[in-house]
Amino acid sequence: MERTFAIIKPNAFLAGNAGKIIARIYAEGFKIVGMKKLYLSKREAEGFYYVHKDRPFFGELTDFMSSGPCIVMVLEAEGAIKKWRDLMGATNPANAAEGTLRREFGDSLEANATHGSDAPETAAFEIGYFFSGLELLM
Ligand code: DGI
Repeated sequence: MERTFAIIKPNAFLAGNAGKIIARIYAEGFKIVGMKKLYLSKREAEGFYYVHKDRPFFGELTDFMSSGPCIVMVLEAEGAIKKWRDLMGATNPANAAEGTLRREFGDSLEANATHGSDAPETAAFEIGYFFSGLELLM
C-alpha cells in the first residue's frame, strides 16, 4: 500500500464541492487515513510550495492557497500517487480529461481544485508538513 498527500483547494471548498470530491475518493477505492480543514496563512502556503519559489507564479499561487479554507488529506491505495494524479487530471482544467476532478471542479490553471504529490519523496515531505504520525493511525 502506498500513501499520497492531497488537498481540496480553496476554490473547490468555497464552492461547496468538498463532499462530492470526498465521495469520489471513496468510490475510486482510496482509504482516507488523515483529513483536516485548514485555513493556510501566506507563510504556511509558501513553505508548502517552497519547491516552486523561483517560478513566476509563486506569489499568485500562494495568495490563492491562503485565500480560503482547504482540506488536507492523506490517501492510501495501491499505487496511490499515480492513481490520485490520474483522478485529478491535467494541471490545467482546460486540458484535463472528461471525468477527472480538475475538469469537473477546476476554475482556472491556478484554481484547479485539487493538489496531489508527484513522487514518493514529495509525498513524504508533504504528509510530514501537515500531519504527525499520531494523526495517521488507522
Ligand atoms: O503538480 P501540479 O499541481 O499538477 O502542477 P505543478 O506542480 O506544475 O504546479 C503547482 C500548482 O501551481 C498547480 O496546481 C497550479 C499552479 N500553477 C502551475 N503553473 C502555473 C500555475 N499557476 C499560475 N498562476 N500560472 C502558471 O503558469
